[in-house]
Amino acid sequence: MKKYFKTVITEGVLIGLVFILFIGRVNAQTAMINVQARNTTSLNGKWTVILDPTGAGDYKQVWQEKKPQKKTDFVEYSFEGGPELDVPGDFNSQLCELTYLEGTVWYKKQFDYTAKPDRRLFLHFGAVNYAADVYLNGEKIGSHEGGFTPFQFEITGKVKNGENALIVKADNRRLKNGLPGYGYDWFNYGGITRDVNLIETNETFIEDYFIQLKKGSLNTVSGWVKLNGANLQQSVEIGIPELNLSRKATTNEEGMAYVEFKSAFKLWSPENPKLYKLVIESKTDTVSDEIGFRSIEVKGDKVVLNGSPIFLKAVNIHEENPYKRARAFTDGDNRLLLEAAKELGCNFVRLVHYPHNEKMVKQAEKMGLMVWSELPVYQHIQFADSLVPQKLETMLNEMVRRDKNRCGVIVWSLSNETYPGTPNRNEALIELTQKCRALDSTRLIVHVMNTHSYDNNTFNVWDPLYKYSDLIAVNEYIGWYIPWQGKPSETRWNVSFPDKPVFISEFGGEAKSGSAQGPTDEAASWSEEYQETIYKNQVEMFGNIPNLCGVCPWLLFDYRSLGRMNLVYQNGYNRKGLISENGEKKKAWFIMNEYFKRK
Ligand code: GCB
Repeated sequence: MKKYFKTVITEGVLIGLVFILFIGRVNAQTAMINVQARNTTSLNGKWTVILDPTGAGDYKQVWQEKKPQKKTDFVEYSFEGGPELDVPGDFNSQLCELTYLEGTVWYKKQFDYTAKPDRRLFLHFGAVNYAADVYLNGEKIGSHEGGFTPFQFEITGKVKNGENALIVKADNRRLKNGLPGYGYDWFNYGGITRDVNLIETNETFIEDYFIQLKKGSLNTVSGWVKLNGANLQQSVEIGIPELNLSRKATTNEEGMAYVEFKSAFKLWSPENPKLYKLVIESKTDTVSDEIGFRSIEVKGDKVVLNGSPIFLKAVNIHEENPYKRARAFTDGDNRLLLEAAKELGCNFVRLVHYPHNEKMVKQAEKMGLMVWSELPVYQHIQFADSLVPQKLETMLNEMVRRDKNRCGVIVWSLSNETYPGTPNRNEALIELTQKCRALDSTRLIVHVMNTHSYDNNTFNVWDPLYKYSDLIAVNEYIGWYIPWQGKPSETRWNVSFPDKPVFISEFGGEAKSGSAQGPTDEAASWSEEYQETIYKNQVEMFGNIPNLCGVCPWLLFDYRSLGRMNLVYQNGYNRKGLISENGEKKKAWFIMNEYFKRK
């Protein structure tokens, strides 16, 4: 009898646990695209917060907002009386006591709503770093993991008429099996870092579309439109007024319509970043966008834009406004970074090491900058962890879905500096490559590696994963992490896939700007002269690299990274910027600028 009860109780507890875990893990939906073109109500602005560095809020169930019911009651939390934070915006840079927080902040926003018949309502987040649990009027509506991509929840029927309380738990603790994992060389800005919107739609709406030139073509668009809702079979029309172009198609029972059409497009390029207004109309919805048309390919050992080889003059950029010491997200932040890239002479920006905000990508496209967009698959990822493959796939979907209509994006970068010896690394990244190609076959798909050896002034680049990368993207750092072994002009490159274009995705070294004139041969001087010498030597070596299709210095601005603890020179900053965090150009900037002018 005793045993029977024990079994029943144990099973009951187990079922309960599974139930709680299941309920606790209602995942967010992948967001509809092009939020800017939708019927939105912004929930940006001041949100009240509870700071929860010890993680007590889950146990206390702060989302219930309990109030004392009788005179002897008390509740040990309240949003009332708490500080306010700006949304969007990272929490670390807004309150002194949050500067180094890697933990939880609970956010609360009240909003009014009046339900309208036959309308659906979605709650859309541009990004929350890293994990988000979202509660509406005391009920959990779901969770999302991943700090740099959008997600949404449908809240039709869950939202009340009148006042509603939205509570978000934002937790930026690092996870061993997260993307990125424990270790990374940038500042872990946490919180609701991008816009929050309510989006109202009709019952059936245009959820997604893909309108880009077919791979290799300069005049043929191949694409699709996808509806979401009850009335999935409709006629849809795609129009480009400037070209007097309009095409009709009918969606199938899954809501998909496939289209293919030709036109004499003025092609998008860095010299002429031409965008067309495009309108997609169904019976129940209209969405407009600005779309450019270009083709990007690897042909032999060349990168070819619109049919002609192009040299990629790039720079690495982190999503940080150096002057604000904060995560970048405003139009002003984006322009600051992109204008600095333009001034350096770039036609390409590598936005590292995670998808940057959507407006940044749009802004780059308008300015004629090609964009490299990257997943936060960085160094020591736990590829053998059973949860990681699903996380990889979700993040890939979210990144590609959001920006696949941005012709400025020419590269999906799926990983940075992962290691051949890491269990399941090759299998996981090969599968991810195939999934990416199935989602979008029009762009280059790249893995960045630093698998190399340097002997007798010969730099050997090898990694089996390069087979699956359209570019041999190499982070090399000769002259900084790896001392020169001979004259740079005599350095030989031996690349294990000799037919592919080689892109130097990172090189450089550190310098503290304004440091007194220092030696050119002493790294520990952190002198601008030492950094300048690295750049001079690199430029000299570039001439020897077979199939070189572009170079990308690490990086534009000095940026915050807490592992950089030399208090004389670094003080929490990675000093490999060509420009300091105060905007001073270092000597190496001029070497790069000169090189780009020549290319
Ligand atoms: C790298 C990483 C980059 C680092 C850089 C450095 O190889 O890709 O994220 O920050 O080196 O400064 O060491």
